[in-house]
Amino acid sequence: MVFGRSERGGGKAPAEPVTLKILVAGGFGVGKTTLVGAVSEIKPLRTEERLTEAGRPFDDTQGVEAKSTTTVAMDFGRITIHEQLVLYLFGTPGQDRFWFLWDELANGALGAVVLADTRRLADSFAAIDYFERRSIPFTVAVNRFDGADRYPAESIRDALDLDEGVPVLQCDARVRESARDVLVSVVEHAMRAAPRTPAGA
Ligand SMILES: Nc1nc2c(ncn2[C@@H]2O[C@H](COP(=O)(O)OP(=O)(O)O)[C@@H](O)[C@H]2O)c(=O)[nH]1
Ligand SMILES: [Mg+2]
Repeated sequence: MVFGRSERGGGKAPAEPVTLKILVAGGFGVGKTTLVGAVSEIKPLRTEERLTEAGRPFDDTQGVEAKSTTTVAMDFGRITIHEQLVLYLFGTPGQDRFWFLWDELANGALGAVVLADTRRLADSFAAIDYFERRSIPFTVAVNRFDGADRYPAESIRDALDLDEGVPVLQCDARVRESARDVLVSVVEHAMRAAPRTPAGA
């Protein structure tokens, strides 16, 4: 899959939109599949599988007992931010046993969302570490679950030991506008964090 601006055809053809790849990461049950589903214009490609007895020792459902399915490979979706900017969303698998898929997914990504749940903040560490190590810009979005305590952004930043520049937002992964705002933040942050030199320069 090629991401980037297509060639303009002799100045006459309408410019193709810029397409960017964004990852949606975070712990198991934090709302990745929900967020991709809420914003995607195409029917999200999902690879949910029922949580099985066999997976029970590995799939930590503590705190997400209502969850009966899990994303085995990835979620995929698309959102047009405006006519010149289209985002392709790749939800990462939340369970540790699918880490081997991450490098493939991260290839060519502009940036990432790390979803967090204040009841299980530590579940976000693995994704944060992963993106920090690879210098992939990310935004932390706290998904507001019913009954979860609310904390100011600065407390979340401290608890997750985030760099000053990392945006911290609150969101509701089920609400399209809210999820869209998070994605716009990722794009803006990535543009600030890594001004790209033009190809060939
Ligand atoms: N109350 C509430 N429930 C949510 C929210 N986001 C996701 N959920 C629910 O939490 C569960 C786990 O979400 P899911 O998107 O499958 O998590 P994933 O493992 O990160 O893909 C599902 O039952 C969702 O319906 C939210 O913002 N508020
Ligand atoms: Mg999922």
